[in-house]
Amino acid sequence: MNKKIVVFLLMATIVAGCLHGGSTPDATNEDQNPNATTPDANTTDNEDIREITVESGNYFFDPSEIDVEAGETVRFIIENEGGTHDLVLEDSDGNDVASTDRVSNPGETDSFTYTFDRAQDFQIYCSVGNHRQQGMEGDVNVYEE
Ligand SMILES: [Cu+2]
Repeated sequence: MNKKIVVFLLMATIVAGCLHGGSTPDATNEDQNPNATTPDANTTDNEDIREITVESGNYFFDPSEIDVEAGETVRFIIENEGGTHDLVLEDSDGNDVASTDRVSNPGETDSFTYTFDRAQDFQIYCSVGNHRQQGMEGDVNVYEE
């Protein structure tokens, strides 16, 4: 075989290989739509969520007495005014049913949402150190409508 033809075939093979390799559609960017919304059952009734702001500090929650109606969904917003704290929601059986997902520092705000499906007495408390024993607890009283 003519040497020039061999080189040509070699080049053609390389070019074809490059074209093939480079022709893969770059679809990754098209999948990233910043406006895409993920369906979420918890966000469908936003207007029905009651927001309760609780200040935390050394060593208190304010308010420490909270009244809720059975069936209400409450978004607890915890504003740390000093110290390092979390907030845990405990049901009447002593089970932790919801909490902030971290221990916050002064000036930080955390939140979580919980639906009180039936009347029972809950407590809130701080699980850091012995803060609960020092007074960081409170009552969430759930009443029938
Ligand atoms: Cu605390």
